[in-house]
Amino acid sequence: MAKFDFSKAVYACAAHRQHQWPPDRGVEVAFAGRSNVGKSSAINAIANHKQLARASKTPGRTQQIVFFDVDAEHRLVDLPGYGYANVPTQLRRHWQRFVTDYVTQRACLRGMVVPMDIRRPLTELDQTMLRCCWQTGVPTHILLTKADKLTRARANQALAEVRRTLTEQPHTTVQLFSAVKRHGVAQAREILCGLLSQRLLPQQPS
Ligand SMILES: Nc1nc2c(ncn2[C@@H]2O[C@H](COP(=O)(O)OP(=O)(O)OP(=O)(O)O)[C@@H](O)[C@H]2O)c(=O)[nH]1
Ligand SMILES: [Mg+2]
Repeated sequence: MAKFDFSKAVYACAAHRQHQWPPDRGVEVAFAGRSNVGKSSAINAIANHKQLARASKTPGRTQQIVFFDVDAEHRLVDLPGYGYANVPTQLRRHWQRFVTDYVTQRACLRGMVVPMDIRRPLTELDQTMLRCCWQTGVPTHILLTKADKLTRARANQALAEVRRTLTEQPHTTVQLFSAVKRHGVAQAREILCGLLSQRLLPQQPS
């Protein structure tokens, strides 16, 4: 498995529309989760950077797909948060569609990271997102974020419950995470290295 230095990650571009995505080459791992669960904060903690991805107290802040280069061939991607109630329905649908289009159409996508607030994991929208990942067959890693909001015992209990719910699902892993306490950062980096190291199977000669 290759090692990646996430502290070298740099902002590459932000896309409101599909034609603005970088060319579909190399390897990407994308973060998708409910609005305000801590996607951008998780990327910042993993990259050991305060402001690489913009984190904010205002939910719905990340409203475009943001691409970060880890190196010339490997990218991390911050997808717009889903489920933010305070935007017009039409705009919300547009962003949800935008996220599903990315997950289902992006050939270089090798892994999904789905952060969920540990106090409210596996909401209906999270389950829709997970089904979308499972249908496309990309390995999926769940971060139970804001673990610092619970006692260690309650956090471990939540982790066990989510694991129990997902026992049937192949290629799905889950861990505790806190961007504030930097808990689980090393484990998340390790998982990301594994996902980014995956190669496409060589094409069979026809
Ligand atoms: N206590 C605690 N707060 C956190 C943690 N991670 C993020 N937050 C807070 O949660 C809020 C949202 O964090 P973001 O990282 O902006 O969340 P996001 O999922 O990127 O949000 P959108 O892009 O708006 O969908 C901010 O106020 C963060 O400071 C954490 O591990 N612990
Ligand atoms: Mg964000």
